[in-house]
Amino acid sequence: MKNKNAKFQTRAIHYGYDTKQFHGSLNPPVYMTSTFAFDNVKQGADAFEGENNHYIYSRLGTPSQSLLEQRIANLEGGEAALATASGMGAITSAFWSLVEPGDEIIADVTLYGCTFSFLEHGLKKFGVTITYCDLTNAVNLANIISDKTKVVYGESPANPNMRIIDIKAIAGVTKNTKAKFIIDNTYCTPYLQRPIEMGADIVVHSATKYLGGHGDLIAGFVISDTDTMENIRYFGLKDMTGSVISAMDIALILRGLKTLHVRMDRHCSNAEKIAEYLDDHPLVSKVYFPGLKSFKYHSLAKKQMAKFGGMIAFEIKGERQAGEDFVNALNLILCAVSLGDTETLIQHPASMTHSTYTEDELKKHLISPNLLRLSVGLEDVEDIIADLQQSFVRLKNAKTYLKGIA
Ligand code: 7XF
Repeated sequence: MKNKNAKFQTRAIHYGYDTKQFHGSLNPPVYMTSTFAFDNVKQGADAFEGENNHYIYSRLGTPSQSLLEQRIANLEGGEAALATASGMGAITSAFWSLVEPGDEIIADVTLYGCTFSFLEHGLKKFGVTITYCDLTNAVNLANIISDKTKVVYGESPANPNMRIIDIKAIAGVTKNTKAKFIIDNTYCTPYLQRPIEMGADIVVHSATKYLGGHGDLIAGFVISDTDTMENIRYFGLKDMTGSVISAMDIALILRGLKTLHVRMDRHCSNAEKIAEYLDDHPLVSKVYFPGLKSFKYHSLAKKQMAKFGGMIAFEIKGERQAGEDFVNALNLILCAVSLGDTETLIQHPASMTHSTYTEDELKKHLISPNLLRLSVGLEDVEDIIADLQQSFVRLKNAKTYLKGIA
């Protein structure tokens, strides 16, 4: 791609690929290979020493993986990237590379369930201290960060309650410390938010979500500067997790990235309309959506996100059973975890994605037991709203709901 000033959309389609090098093939080859043959022992030995760029073994990368990594690094505004077999593969490869026994990680209060579990039930066992801090206000971090802090970690918006971290302000606190500031950018994708441009050191993704975009793969990314990424690839992934992305998933994500901007625009516009609908509904007690003026972090979201994303969290009046009945009565909207797919999905975090938290922990980590999470898909927005509407009508007539508010 010759035009270095090309816009995001153009780079998402073209960056790093030259059809002329591959017989004019519009898409790059899928490298279904585990290993790469050397001309001789010397060439192999040099490859292992890093003295040539010959591919070695697919745990370390393949040509189409390099293309995908260069493309996502470019879109996120980072120097280099690593593609992994899952979002958890990305997150764990990064953490294993950055902390040692005796170190501290400061994490935001609300984390995706398995990230919480990895820190709380995993790294803790190896002598790493995990401190939770409300990163929606950088002063909280400034008060507790120390030389022992090696990572400051958060999601923005947070899964599932949509809390928003002031990325610039947090980066301002971590800047002259020993801590790397990692943001999980899964909910936004680089189309809506680029944390590295705001001062974050590392971005991680579950590419399973919007980046793949079609619910047909599990994958992840880490993006950062070249040195950090060398460490994460050649130690975190190579030796610690072995979380290698498959050849087919590389091809599928390259395809997903080509339509990312179009899909995200529609996810966002559908979600805005649905959030307004829910906000106006008499049976809904609370809606958490960055685009609503009533949302606590609306002005911060406006500052750091290009649009407000496709994720909504909300609570229904009544007891937990009311929410369960509501989900069970939906027809079009599927009851499933994961997010960022073309299909609209709904789930109950306390019993699904965040079931790694105990009841006490849910409270401490600001995850309401009544919360429902909606991943707004690409169906016609009127059809999605009609499905919500028919479920509300059935709920209104249901005994369980009446008991809940009595
Ligand atoms: O290993 P995965 O590709 O599933 O990614 C893990 C992950 C990392 N960060 C965030 C913000 C995530 O949301 C995820 C996965 N979350 C799914 C969900 O919340 O529905 C997982 C289904 S249990």
